[in-house]
Amino acid sequence: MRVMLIRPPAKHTVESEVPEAVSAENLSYPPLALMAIATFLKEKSRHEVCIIDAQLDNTPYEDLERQIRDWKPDVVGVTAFTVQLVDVHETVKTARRAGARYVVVGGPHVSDFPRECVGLPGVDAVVKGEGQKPMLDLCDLWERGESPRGLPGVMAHPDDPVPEQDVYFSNSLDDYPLTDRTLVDYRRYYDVMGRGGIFTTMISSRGCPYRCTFCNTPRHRYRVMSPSRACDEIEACIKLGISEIYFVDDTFNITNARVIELCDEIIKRGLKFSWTVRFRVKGATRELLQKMKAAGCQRIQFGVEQGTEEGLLRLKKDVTVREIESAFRLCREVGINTVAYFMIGTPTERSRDDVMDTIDYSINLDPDFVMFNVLTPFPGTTLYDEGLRDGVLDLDPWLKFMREPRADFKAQVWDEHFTRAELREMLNTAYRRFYWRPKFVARNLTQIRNPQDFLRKATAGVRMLTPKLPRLLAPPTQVS
Ligand code: B12
Ligand code: SF4
Repeated sequence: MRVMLIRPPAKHTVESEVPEAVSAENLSYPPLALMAIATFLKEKSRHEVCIIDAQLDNTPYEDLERQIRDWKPDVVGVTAFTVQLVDVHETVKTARRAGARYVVVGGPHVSDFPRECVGLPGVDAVVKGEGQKPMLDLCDLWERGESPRGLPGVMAHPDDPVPEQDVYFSNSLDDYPLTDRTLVDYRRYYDVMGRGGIFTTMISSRGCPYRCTFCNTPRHRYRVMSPSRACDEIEACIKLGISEIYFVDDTFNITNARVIELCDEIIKRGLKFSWTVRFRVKGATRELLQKMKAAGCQRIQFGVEQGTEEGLLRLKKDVTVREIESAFRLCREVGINTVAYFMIGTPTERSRDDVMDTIDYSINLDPDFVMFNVLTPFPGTTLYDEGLRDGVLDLDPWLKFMREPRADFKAQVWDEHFTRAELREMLNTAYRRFYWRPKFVARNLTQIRNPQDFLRKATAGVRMLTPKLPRLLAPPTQVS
């Protein structure tokens, strides 16, 4: 079978309360999920496989249709984020017009809302959870002309039961083949906050045992990759000239022991690359951070969300303000850059002053970068259920959107205390107040390494303030 995996173009992404300047940079990450599935198919079967990242160039649908017609796939697999549902549907229709025999959809949206996805027009099957093994089984089965109904992890008819558990090829992430990054134009991906080198993402553990109320990750079982297998994959990236890796693990530091072992292996093998992780502040000790720094960690992203004990408790973050401040202080002392993620408009921010306090807190915490989001609870999270119970949120608009995705859909924000317009205004204020400070500008000027670095940072800064401005600098095409 000829299998084409497509990441849809980003033409109708649901408007989220994130400034366009920030969300535009979302287009620069590689389609890791599709790369993992394609590698698996290549290694474990004789199916031919290719990936089209239509998001990277925001490919027009006519061009996408031509690409599909030219390659003549038997199976088209489409990856789906909830916010991209309109484009997922457009892509499915395009694949059908272009003559694809079978169309399958997978990805975080299907994993979160399998029941709502099955039976969508033009879709033969959906895959819930990890896609490698179910996709292989599906292709084998379609090749034999059999029906996919009853296949583990797959739904092919509205009457099919929702798979109770994700289908893992193996409980150990070590058993997956090393993701082949040459399946995409890997030199074109970059990280706007990075150093300008070729950039990729990698996942070294899956799932998170914590229970933050706004997050749906806790449903996934925690599984890890061994340090040795992780370093094999890092080595393969370095051989391709990749110099920056963002570990997209839900939470990189579930245990300090795992992080230390991985760092020791990186140091032992002498792997030179700069890396970023998503971290919890709990457990961020000086010893751990020093070890990470020695192994090349350049940046840590922390989900701070709130700057009060009440706010943190309400979101069940299971961290204290003291732990947050200690983690940021230690990172500064050790020399690791930080990004702090904050939410605006949470249940415990009842007045404009409360939100301004959150913004003040973010400035006093002094991270290198900050990302603010308006709290937009997703169905399936504890916070969403609380919103339904308390009459703040309504499930119907979401269900309607999932069945008939429309480009003008606006995800519900937590509007218990503010209107959407007020939240947006405060969000813009937050970005302006953080990034317009002389301290921020001065710090970034002192960290500039070369003219390309200057242009990139200037672009990012100017875009932050004038969202409609196009990129001044093209993504890197070679190692800097
Ligand atoms: C890296 C990342 C990003 C990056 C890059 C995203 C990108 N476009 O690739 C950035 C920072 C840009 C980003 C942005 C956003 N993200 Co994000 N992001 C992630 C993160 C941390 C890792 C994704 C990843 O690469 N995983 C590794 C791969 C291997 O696993 P996977 O994606 O789960 O894929 C497997 C299965 O889903 C399945 N599968 C996937 N595609 C397909 C296709 C087929 C055909 C099949 C059969 C199977 C299949 O098989 C894959 C392999 O096992 C995840 C959380 C996580 N740890 O997964 C959140 C996550 C995907 N993001 C999420 C969200 C909400 C967002 C934003 C909307 C946030 C915001 N408010 O702006 C934006 C939307 C961006 C956009 N417009 O596309 C949600 C998605 C929820 C949903 N229902 O859609 C997640 C799950 C986080 C969460 N728990 O809430 N994100
Ligand atoms: S927000 Fe982070 S720490 Fe909290 S449950 Fe989700 S992944 Fe885990």
